[in-house]
Amino acid sequence: LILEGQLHEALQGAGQLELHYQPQASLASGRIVAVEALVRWRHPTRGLIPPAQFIPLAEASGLIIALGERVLHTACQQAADWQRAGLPAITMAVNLASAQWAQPGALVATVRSALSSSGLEPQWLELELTESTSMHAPTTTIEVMKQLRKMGVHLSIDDFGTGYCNLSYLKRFPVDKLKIDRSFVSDITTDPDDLAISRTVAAMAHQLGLEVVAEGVETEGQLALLAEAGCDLIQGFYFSRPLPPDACASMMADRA
Ligand code: G
Ligand code: G
Ligand code: MN
Ligand code: NA
Repeated sequence: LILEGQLHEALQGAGQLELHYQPQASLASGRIVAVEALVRWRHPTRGLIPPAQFIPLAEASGLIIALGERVLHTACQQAADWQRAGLPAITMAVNLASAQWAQPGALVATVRSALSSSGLEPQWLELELTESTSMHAPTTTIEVMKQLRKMGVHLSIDDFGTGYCNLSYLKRFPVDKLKIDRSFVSDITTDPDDLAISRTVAAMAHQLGLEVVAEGVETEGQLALLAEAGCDLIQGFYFSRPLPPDACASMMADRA
């Protein structure tokens, strides 16, 4: 409860919530083509708190709406600033919580305002929703996805393979990317089933015209198998940890 009050305060002011950015590299070119924004809370006494410790709290208390709005504005502003600074344009991926999809009017308005106040062109923004979110109210979600898609924003399904996404919906979701959950990646070099799943998901995604991102790639061995499985992009500690803005900009200058 103390933490909830403090999160509420953090959301009133500036400075305590910051975004780190984890690059996604193209396997074909080795270049950074996207980054995923990951929120952190720089707590005045507890130090840097990872999202796993406060996103659930934000979701339970409703603060996730204000937090999500802050994250979208900051991420779009950062992407626009990087482009204006002359860095190669990359996709900015932002995680959305289920509660944000449950308020479609507010979500669409927030996305619109984050784009217009930053000046970022919509094609550079990608919104991630988890498989579970997408299946929560699939019919409504499809409508909202279509609205966002019509604005020019891209969409991706996060943590794919861990929820219960049914394929008839997947077919109807206007998404651009699937992110293979890191639980399939972590043992891919030793577990033939994980390799089979990764290959099959990648093949299916390509048949549906989607790009495939492998998440949580930590070793060269995993990378080799995922490349062979046909993944388009990799994200994970092997390539880079999530980075503070300046470190990410340096890496983009070298590798984008
Ligand atoms: O950065 P880290 O690996 O600790 O992230 C842990 C979890 O928090 C991930 O599931 C990630 O999707 C989620 N997360 C990180 N940033 C955000 C955010 O801005 N909004 C939402 N809703 N979830 C986030
Ligand atoms: O659920 P989502 O995919 O949004 O979560 C991203 C989370 O995965 C972040 O918390 C990020 O720090 C974490 N992550 C990113 N790359 C790796 C990795 O290579 N290994 C592990 N263990 N976690 C990772
Ligand atoms: Mn994600
Ligand atoms: Na994920």
